Amino acid sequence: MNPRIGVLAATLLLLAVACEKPTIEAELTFAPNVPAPLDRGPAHVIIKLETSEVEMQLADGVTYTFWTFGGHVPGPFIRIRQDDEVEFRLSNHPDSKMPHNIDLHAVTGPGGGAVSSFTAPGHTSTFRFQALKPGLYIYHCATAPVGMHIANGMYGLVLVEPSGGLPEVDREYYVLQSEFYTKQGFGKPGHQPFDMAKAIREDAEYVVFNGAVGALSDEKALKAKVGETVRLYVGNGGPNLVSSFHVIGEIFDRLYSEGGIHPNQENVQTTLIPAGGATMVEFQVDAPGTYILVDHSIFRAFNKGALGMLKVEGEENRVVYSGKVSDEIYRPEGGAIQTLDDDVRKPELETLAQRIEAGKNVYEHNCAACHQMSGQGIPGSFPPLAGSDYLRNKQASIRTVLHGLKGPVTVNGKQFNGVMPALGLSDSEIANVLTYINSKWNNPGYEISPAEVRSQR
Ligand code: HEC
Ligand SMILES: [Cu+2]
Repeated sequence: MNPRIGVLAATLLLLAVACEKPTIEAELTFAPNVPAPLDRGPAHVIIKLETSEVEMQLADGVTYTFWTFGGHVPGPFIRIRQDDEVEFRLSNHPDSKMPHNIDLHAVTGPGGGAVSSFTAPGHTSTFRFQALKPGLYIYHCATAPVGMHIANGMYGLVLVEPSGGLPEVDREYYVLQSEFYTKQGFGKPGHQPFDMAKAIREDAEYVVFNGAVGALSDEKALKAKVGETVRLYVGNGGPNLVSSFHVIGEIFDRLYSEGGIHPNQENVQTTLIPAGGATMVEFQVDAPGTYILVDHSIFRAFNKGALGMLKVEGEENRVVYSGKVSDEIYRPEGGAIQTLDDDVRKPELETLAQRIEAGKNVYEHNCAACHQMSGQGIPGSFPPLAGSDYLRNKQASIRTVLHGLKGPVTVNGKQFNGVMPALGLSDSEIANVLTYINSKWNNPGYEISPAEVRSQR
């Protein structure tokens, strides 16, 4: 063949192959959000990402100059798919003091893109790679001194979906653990510079999820509803520590350990995530409440910030989880149940108003779970205390709270046949809670003294 025609043919073929794929710009999301599943074939994907150095909050009253991808720590979640051809455009903000680059663990090629993406302040670098291997990968800055760029916040997750996608779930979240090495100790207020010596000693002051203490707490908690399946994409940016990732009160139904694409374990309590590694966990939430995400190297959770929340809303499921059903005095030598001497526990309260107030507190912590906040009970299971004719018998109601109650009982003409546990309350607690109940909800209104309770023991 004429060599020129050969070259032309080859060029046309390349163009034809290239043109099969549509060109799209990747949607990037910041933690804890994850872009929607892709539901598309391979494409030319353009990713635009900017590095910048910004002062943000590390903890209440503590600020830090973070080096970032996209102005956030962690950087955005990048979602692409197997066989995508990616054009990566990394821009470094003109105000940056440092050059930056990116090493994507999803890249097969020298440095994961690091050398090709080295970008001075005020410049943009472009490089291309093909996403050959599906999985969940860390990306990070790899500009020298590498440890310092990572320690200052330059990392994120990139998911390469397998062709065909991952199994469908109801919720997906992005959680990334990392540590910070500040000049002063945990919680010391003010602006905190980076401490290189501590970083070398691996002596972290902060260990956090999603870049700051409290980034996943209270109103920023992850959310789900009872019965839903949740998938967490969890990364560990390090720079040094290995995470013992655990969700208090949950079990990982499926685990894709180390970010590999096949679930390789079921029913896992705690999983290791290496520094510069990732994992995917899936679980169904069965009971409402707050589940706590921790690094189970537990001082990190309670003393350094590695604590997040998943709030699950929905119907109580007392079969899966009952809540506390009783609290009785434990006496190894056996014998009758006895509570501590009241005088040792608490001084006697003076006025009726004080006793009602104290009784309300006892009620909310010991009774409301079954009899409900407004004493209305639950038809068929827990009898009402609001307007209960049973309460007209003062001695019977004292005995019930003191010793518990089981067997058939009729309240306001309705039959109940459950078990009310003895709760191990003191004489004054019982006197106060009954006085409180009696003062409310159209009940008889009499006062009950600790002495009256004592006489029933
Ligand atoms: C674990 C659930 C549970 C808790 C907690 C509980 N109860 Fe009950 N309670 C019951 C059940 C069930 C009955 C009915 C027992 C039966 O059928 O024999 C009952 C019955 C009663 C009755 C008699 C019936 C009525 O409705 O008047 C009183 C009074 C009472 N409880 C008061 C209390 C007080 C006060 C507390 C907190 C100090 C409390 N209970 C905590 C489950 C509970
Ligand atoms: Cu950098």
